Amino acid sequence: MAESIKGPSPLLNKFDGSELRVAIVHARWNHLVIDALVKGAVAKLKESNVKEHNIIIQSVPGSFELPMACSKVIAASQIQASATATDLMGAAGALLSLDPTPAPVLSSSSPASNQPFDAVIAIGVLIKGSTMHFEYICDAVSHGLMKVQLDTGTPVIFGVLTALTDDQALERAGLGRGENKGHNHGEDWGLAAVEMGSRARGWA
Ligand code: DLZ
Repeated sequence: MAESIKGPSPLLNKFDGSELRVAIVHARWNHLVIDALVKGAVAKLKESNVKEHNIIIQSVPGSFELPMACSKVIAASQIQASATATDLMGAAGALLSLDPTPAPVLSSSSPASNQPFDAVIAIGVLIKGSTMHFEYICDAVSHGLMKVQLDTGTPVIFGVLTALTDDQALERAGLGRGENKGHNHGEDWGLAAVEMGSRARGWA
């Protein structure tokens, strides 16, 4: 059989994640496949220099819950960051009013654990059953996640497998049962998060 032409082109720029904060929000349905995808994403985040303490992982029951959870996770990190900024400004103001010497530098070169997320990876595995449930959830989740990223301006990586069979899902997590184990798409999602998180900083 001819080799497949599918897949992204090799990255021309290697993006550096050392300043980024990334959330992974994953569903718990089909956990064997989910676990491998999350591992793949984390491995590539770390390879791209995202610090372990800046990778936050949260879970929800199923893929249908992903858009709401991503939206809340992004909003909470933005609120926390602006509250901290207000506290820091207050602290700097207090120091200035007590002491006429220049205020200390309050920003740090490494990403603060309360900075807003630069990107979120939503991971779910939908496997078709015998009813229309699959079609409805696939549609709702893909539109929901697109809406979250456009509404918030925070990139949301679409890490949702929409598989027609168990084998399709396993192969896309590098767990194929045949000779061909397949490729772990979680790795691509980790790299996409670093690229989009870095690019979004430039667009801000
Ligand atoms: C109910 C359900 C079914 C049948 N299949 C899947 C699936 O293959 N993958 C997945 O992530 N979630 C599934 N769910 C759960 C729904 O996503 C959702 O959690 C429930 O309907 C509760 O809102």
